[in-house]
Amino acid sequence: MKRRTLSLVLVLSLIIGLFCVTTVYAASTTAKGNANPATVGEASFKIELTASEATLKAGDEFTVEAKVVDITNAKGLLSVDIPLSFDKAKFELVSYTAKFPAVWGNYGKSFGWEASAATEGFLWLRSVYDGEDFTKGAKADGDISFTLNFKVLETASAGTATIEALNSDSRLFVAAAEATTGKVLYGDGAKLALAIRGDGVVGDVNGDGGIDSLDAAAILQYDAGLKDLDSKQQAAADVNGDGYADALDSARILQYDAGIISKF
Ligand SMILES: [Ca+2]
Ligand SMILES: [Ca+2]
Repeated sequence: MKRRTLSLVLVLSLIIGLFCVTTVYAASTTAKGNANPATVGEASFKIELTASEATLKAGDEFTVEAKVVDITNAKGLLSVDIPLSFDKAKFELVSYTAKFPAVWGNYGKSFGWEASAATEGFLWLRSVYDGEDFTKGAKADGDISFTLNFKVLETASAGTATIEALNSDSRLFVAAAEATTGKVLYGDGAKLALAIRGDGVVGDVNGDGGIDSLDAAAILQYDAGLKDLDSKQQAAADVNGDGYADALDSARILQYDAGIISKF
C-alpha cells in the first residue's frame, strides 16, 4: 500500500472510531474512558495535564502541558487526538505547540482545530506521524505532548476554573491510532481545576498594607463565625486558593510573616 493510502486509512479509521465511540457513549451514560475497548483487551493510554501555576489572578499568563502517558501493551501510537475544553469566561488560549517522538523525525505533524477555542472554549489537539514506517510508534511517557499558553482574562471573576481533556461527556473521547494495525484506541482524559484569586492583595485581609498575624487572626475569627469578611477580604484571605478562607490559610500567613515561606 502506498504511503498516502495508508495515511488515509489511518485518518479514516480514526474518524470512524470516533464516530462509533460517540454513538456508543450516547447509548450509555455510564461509559467512562477506562471502561472502553482500549483497556479491555489490548492497549491503553492516558492524558496527563499539568499547569505551571495552581493559583492565578486576572491578567496572568500560564502554561498547561498535555502529555500522553501510561501507554501499555501498545505497538506504539501514530497519532493522537485530544478534545480539550477550557473555561472561556476566564481563560484565553494564546498559543500552543506540539512535541513529537524523536523516532518520528521530520514526519511529525500537528493539526490544531482551534477555530472554536475563543467562541466555545474548545479545541482539538492533534499529532500525527506522516511517514511510511509504521513501526515508529510513540511508546514512552511524554513522547507526544502539547504545550498550551493561556492567559487569565482581565474580566475573569474569582473562583475555580477548569481545563479538561474530555472523555466523559457529550464530546468525543481522547483517541489514538495504534502503529502497524491502524487500530483506534481510546484513552482516559484528565481535568485541571485552577483557582483564580480576586484583585485584593493576597494575604492582606484587613487591608492595612501588611501581611501578618492580624490577618491570620481575622481569618480564624471568620472561620469560627465570630467575624464577617466581605467578598474582597475573603478572596485576599484564601491564600492557598482552594476556595475557602480557613485555618490552612491562617497558618500559611503566619509562615509568611515568620519568613518560612516567601510567597503563597
Ligand atoms: Ca494586613
Ligand atoms: Ca484557602
